[in-house]
Order: sequence, then C-alpha cells, then structure tokens
Amino acid sequence: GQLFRLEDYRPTDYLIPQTSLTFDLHPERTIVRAVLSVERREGVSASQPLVLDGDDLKLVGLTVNGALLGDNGYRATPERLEIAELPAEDRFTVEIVTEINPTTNRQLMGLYRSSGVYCTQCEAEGFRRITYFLDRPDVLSVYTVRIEASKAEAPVLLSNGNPMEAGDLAGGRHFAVWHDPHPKPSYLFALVAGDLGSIRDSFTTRSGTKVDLAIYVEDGKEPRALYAMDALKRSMQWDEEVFGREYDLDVFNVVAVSDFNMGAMENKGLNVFNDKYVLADAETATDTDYAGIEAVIAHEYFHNWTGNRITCRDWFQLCLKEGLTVFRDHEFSADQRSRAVKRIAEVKTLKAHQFPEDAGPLAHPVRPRQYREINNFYTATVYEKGSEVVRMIRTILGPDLFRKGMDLYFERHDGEAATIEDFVKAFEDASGRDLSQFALWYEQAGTPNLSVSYDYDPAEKTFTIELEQSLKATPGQSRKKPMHIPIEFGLIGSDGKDITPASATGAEVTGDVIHLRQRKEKVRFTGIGERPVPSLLRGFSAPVTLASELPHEDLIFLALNDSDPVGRWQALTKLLTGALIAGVKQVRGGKPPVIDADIVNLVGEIAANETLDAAFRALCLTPPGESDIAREIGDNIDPDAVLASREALIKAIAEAHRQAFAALYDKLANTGTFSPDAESAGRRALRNCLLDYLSVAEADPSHATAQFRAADNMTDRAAALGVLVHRFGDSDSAREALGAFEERFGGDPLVMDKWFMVQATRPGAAALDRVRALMSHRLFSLDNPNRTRALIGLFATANQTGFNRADGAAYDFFADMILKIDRENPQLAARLLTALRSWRSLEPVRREHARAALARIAATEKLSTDVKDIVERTLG
Ligand code: HT7
Ligand code: ZN
Repeated sequence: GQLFRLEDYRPTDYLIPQTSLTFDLHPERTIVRAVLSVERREGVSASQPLVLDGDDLKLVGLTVNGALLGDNGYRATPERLEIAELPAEDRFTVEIVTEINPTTNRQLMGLYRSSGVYCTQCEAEGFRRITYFLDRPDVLSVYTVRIEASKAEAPVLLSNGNPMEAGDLAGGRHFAVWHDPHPKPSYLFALVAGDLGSIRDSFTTRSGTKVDLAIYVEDGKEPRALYAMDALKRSMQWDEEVFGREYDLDVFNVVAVSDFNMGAMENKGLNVFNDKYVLADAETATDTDYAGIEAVIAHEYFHNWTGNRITCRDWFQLCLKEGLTVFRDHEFSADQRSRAVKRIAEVKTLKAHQFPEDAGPLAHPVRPRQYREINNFYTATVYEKGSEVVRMIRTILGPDLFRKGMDLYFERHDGEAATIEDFVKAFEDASGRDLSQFALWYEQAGTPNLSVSYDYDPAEKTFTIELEQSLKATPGQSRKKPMHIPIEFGLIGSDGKDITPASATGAEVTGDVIHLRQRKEKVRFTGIGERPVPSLLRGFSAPVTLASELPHEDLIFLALNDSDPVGRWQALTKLLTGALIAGVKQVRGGKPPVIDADIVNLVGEIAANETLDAAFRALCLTPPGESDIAREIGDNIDPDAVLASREALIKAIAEAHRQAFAALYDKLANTGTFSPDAESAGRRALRNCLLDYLSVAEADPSHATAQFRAADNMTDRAAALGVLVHRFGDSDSAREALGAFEERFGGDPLVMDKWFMVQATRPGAAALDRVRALMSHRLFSLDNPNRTRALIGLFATANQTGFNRADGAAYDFFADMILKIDRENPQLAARLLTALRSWRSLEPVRREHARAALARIAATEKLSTDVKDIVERTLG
C-alpha cells in the first residue's frame, strides 16, 4: 500500500461546488448519474487533468459540458478517472454514470444492502465506491440527490438535508429529491432506501425553528427506538445550553441498520446507526446498552458542529472532529448522569484500550503523521486520547476561557475544513496563553510516566513535591520532548479536608493545578501545618501513568477520604493492583496467593458506606480485570496465573463479607417498574457485583438461578447468566439458563449477541472448542459484524485464558478467521486483528505461538491493505 504523509498535503487543482446525484436503485444493478459542476482553481493550467478517485467502479457514461470525449480524452480504471480533455473555461460540468452492485458489497463501504435496506457508508473513502469524485474531506460541495426505487421494496427514500419533492413513477417505482444547502465533503453523503418503520417527534430550537425528528428502524421495532429519541432531544437541548450550538436543517433523521462496521455515522441530517446503538427496552437491553445509546446518539448529533459544519482538512486531522466530539459526548453523559462515575468509566476505557495501543507496536500520535490505510486510524488514540487532550485544554484554561476558545473556533472556521493548528490557535487567541508546548500532545505518541516523590519539613511547615516525566520511544519516534502536563491535586489533612497552602514556588501552580513543563521540577508549598496526604492527578487530569512512592496507609487513607471520587478510586485501584500482582508472583512460584486483610476490609468498608453512590461502590467492588493486571505487569505475562490471582482475591473478599453482602444484596432488590435512569442502574450494578461475590462465597448457583428466573429486565438477567456460565459453566443450572435465554430471544440476533458473548468469554482453555461449535449456530454469520464481534472479537479480547491458551491453538484459529473475514470485509478483519497487538508482552511460549500466527497471516497472498498494514506493524 501507498504511504500517505501529512507533510505532502496539497490543495486540489479543481473544486466541485455543486453535485447532483441520481440513483436508480436496483438490488444488483444500481445506476448512479453524477453531475458535477467543476471549478478550476486560480493559477491552474487547463492542461492539468482532472483526476477523480474511484474504488471498484464501472464507468458506463461520461460527458464534459454535455459532449462525449475522444478516446484519448480520458482514462478510466476501477480506481481512477483521469479527464485530460477539458474546456479552457474555469467552470464546466462533468457528467459521470457508474454501475454498482449493492447486494454483493460485503465490505459495507459505499452503497450496500443490509437486510433488504439500501444504505451507504462513505467515511472515510467509501464515496468513491459510488461514483468517481474528489473523495477527500477538503472538497466541499452542495448536494442535490434524486432517488428512484421500487415503491414496494423501498417505500422510504432518504438522503441528506431537506426533502424537496417526491412522487410516483411508472412501473411501480417512485422518487424523492433531497437538497442539502450546507456544503459538505463526500464522506458525509448518505442515502437510505427500504421498507422501514419509524417514530417521529420534533424539537424547537432556541431561535424558534421547529425540526422534524424521525428514527427509522426495522418494521415492528418502533417502540424500541423511544429511548434513542429521548436521548436525541436531550442532546439537542444540551448542545444549545452548553456550547451554544443550534441545529440547522428542517429535519433530522436517524436510521438503524443491522450490518454496520462501526457504531454509527454522522452524515449530515441523516445519521446511520448500527442497530445496537438505537434499539432498547427493559426486556432486551442492559443498562450498559442504554448508556451506550445515549452516548452514541449524542456523539453523532454533536458532530453536526464538530465535524460537519467544521470538518477536517485531511484525514491526518481526524482527531479534530473525533477527539473533540468524544469530549463533548463525555461531558453530555456526565451532565445527564453521575459525573464522577462517568469519569471513572472513561478512565477505565482509556486504560483498557488506549494505554495498550500507546505501549505497543501500533502506537501513533493523536494526530498521525503517516498512514497506509486510513480505516486503521479510527483508534482509541485518535478518539479517547484525542478527547483527553481537549479535556486538558479545558483544565489549563479553566471553563470560561475554554468556552471562549470554542466560540472563537466556531466563529472562525464555520464552513471550513480545518486543522489542529486552527483549533489550538483559537484557544491561544481566546486566552493569551502559549500552547505551543502543549501541542506536543498531538505529535508525540506514548503514555508519559510521572514519577513523584514527596518531602515534608515540619520545622519549615513546607511540603515539597518532586515530579519527573518520561516518555518511552514509540515506532518512528525515538527521542521525545517534555510535555506540558496539567496535574490536578489536593493536599489532605488528617481530618480528611483539603489544606490550602499559603504559597507555592517552583513549577507553575494555578488554583488546584500544577503545570509540569520541564523533565524534572519541584513544587514547594508553604504554610502546611501537618504532614498532608497528597492526592495527585485528581479527575485523572492527564492521560499518564503515575509512579508515586505513597505508602500503603496513605493509599488506604485516600481510598476512604479523598474528596475527589476519582482520586479515591485511583488509590483503591493501586492497592488492588499491587495485591493482584503480588498474587501472580506467588502463583507462578507455586504458592497460593496471600491476601492482605487490610485490602479485604477496605473493600467491605466501601461496600457498606451508604453515603456513597451505588454505581461508585460497584466500580470499587470490581477488581481490576485480567487484562488490566497484565497491562500493569507489562511483560512475560502468564494469563493463567493472572486469573488465579484475581480469583483468589475475589474469593477472599467474598468469604470475608459473605453475610454483609447477602444482606445488602437483599436490601437492593428491585422495587417498582424498570427505569434506565443512572440511580436505578447504579443500584443494579452494585447488586449484580454482590451476586457474583455471593455465588463465589456459597460455591452455589442458586442465587444466580433465582435472579435469572425472576429478572424483569435484561441487566439482571444477563448478569445472572454471566455468573452461571462463568462460575458454574458445567452445571445443569448454566445449561438450563442458556437454553431458556435462547428459547426466549432466539428470534432476535441482536439480543442473542449477549448469549454468544457470555459463552465466548467463559475462562479456560476449553473456550476455543465452544467458540468453534457456536459458529455453527443458525444465527451466527461471519458476514455480520455484530455477530462476528460478539463471538470472535470478544473471545480474542475478553477471554485472556481462553484466547491465550498455552498450546497456541486459539491463535491459529484466530488467524484462520482473520483470513476468512478479510476476503469479505477487510475493515472488520483489520480491527479484530488488533487483539494481537500486545503479543510481545506474553511469556515466551505463548509469544512464539502468537508470532507464528501473525507471520502466517503476513505471508498470505492477496491480503487487503487493511490487514497487511496491521499485521506488518504488529510484527514490527
Ligand atoms: N465518524 C464515524 C467513523 C467511521 C465509520 C462509521 C461507520 C462505518 C465506518 C466508519 N469509518 C469511520 C463514526 C464516528 O466516530 O462518529
Ligand atoms: Zn465520531
């Protein structure tokens, strides 16, 4: 594959201010007529050909200003249309007719059919699979789209913008015309046509415009879209209140489809969703599903300003829209739910997905400098770390200047394709602060490590913090510069209250933020009457790892007293991780893990503290996962020892608190009808944590079976099923529960994904045979991304002992699957393959098996550019 580099960016010679498309939809033979009004840029010679992108296209017609071209006037391949015979005038019209087959399109990019519904996916480079075009984000065009289709097959015809015209045609066909007045890049184009049901509502913007809202779903599933509609209206309101952003069309449509490569897509005025992020009711969706729907609906809606009105100059700037929009959806969810609980969930996600990326062979900067396949850069680094970078800008500037900077960014760049430099400059200009060093967060890959030591001088009443930052080499970046790291902090007195220092010298301190800029710096606080316990990185104010020399007692104190819940959770996590790692060493030395009673008591104390949010207590009661422990160990990982250590800790906690947990479990029982609100969800989360502990303490499935049978909602049912399958997998209770679940939900593949997932993640080497057997289930298909992710994806990413079995058989199976999926859907195959990115951290035997599986993939002929890029970088 070709290497694309940021420094090679050049604007195009031609612009396409207007695009008119006509689709004559047929399942196997769709004709697309594109009429492009083209403008030559000033200074560009008429002898400069117009070179348009294509992908797998068949050209069936071409004219320029209405005239056919001579044989030497153009050259067409499936990948490119070069038109050399062009008029001398700077404005002309190109008409292109292409023929495409939506039915055989299994890549799910371009125009494809999903369960009989025509739909498009154009980001990043799918539009070129529909027609030849300048398919890049800095070419903005006003689109008019006419869709013609069979009225029986596709009564609903949708595209971007506002509806203009509709009517019947001969032969049982009909048409609709859509016009989007906002110039947009081709990746935001969308079309949907099919037999869909819908729910409707409206939203009146604060300037008084009524917007018609609709969510389209498979016929009969309309009631399951009500929560998504509610989330959409709350998102529209919130963006007006918090960012001052109003919606800008007469209609806003959302469509749910069942075959989709990612979560959703923000096409202007016509968001297309994976049905997983639309459909929910108590019977079929868990609290996690509800939270996911709320976040993704908000995320795509927020793109209307951050992504669509202001788009990216090129794909290197992807984080300009994605990082910023993730930050916006995080803030939205924080305002709708418990802010602290939301923040802890974000930190967990960042550490689970982004930190390993930054520490492995696929590490890249938030703004990459080069790529071979852009689809492989929709990563946790671009999205989640990109969001953390925006959050740090807010921490550094404070909320008021941050808002001023955002307003300036919107004012300056509305209607443009912008860069990260434009974004950062808006904050510099709004605040007068120099952010040039800060901007290194966009350039340098890797997670900085902060080493911290403390010194209290009782005679001088001073407390000194010494900070040192370091950043390891990452692919293509061996030497790194020191970063500007904002560290929120508190100094806690023995009464649990924060001490206000009289003064601070050394590194800059603004309010409760230390600004570390040098490689090594000290801060000296005066007027500190007693030795404080420092809480650093409150709110997880920077995406770094923290190595601090705090003693055990201080961590326990923080876990119980920090006024910042994120700080409490961080202290507890540090204690638990330390204990778990010590346990791994003991297991590998052939000894049973010795569990520290202080830690067991601490967990019990937090569980019993009813002044704390139930959701927060649930987070504290869930020990770091197997992959979290592995990440903290860093190398020579034996996943079986990790599991054994974790199980020993759970058992010790479960046995010590059996009675208290049983009483609390009963007390938290359901009352009244199901509601997905944050408080009820928190109560269920805590109760389901307790169910697991109780089942371990009792070594008996009856609590879980009773809960499974009595559950009136999917959260409780799925949690009970998880305990039964993971803890008592060979019992009749587990078999019966799996059977009952299948009987009840066997008609609904999306719900059955939970059934596949729970089995794919059952620990132990035997999981591989179960996964193999489940692939023959009538509902399973490698063609459907949700099914494939539920079974193969979860097996590879969430079953550490099953996937990393010592004989390497699961890696072999996985390699076979990747190669098979790659023939149909390279984007999906490449994404799944990243499950092997941390292979070098394994112990030598597993490492060699994993390497061999990767090498076999790499040696295969006819790999897609997607998989080739990932496998080559992974092998390094
Ligand atoms: N902007 C979108 C990213 C995306 C995508 C979505 C669906 C299928 C393929 C895709 N490639 C890239 C989704 C988002 O971040 O909002
Ligand atoms: Zn996005």
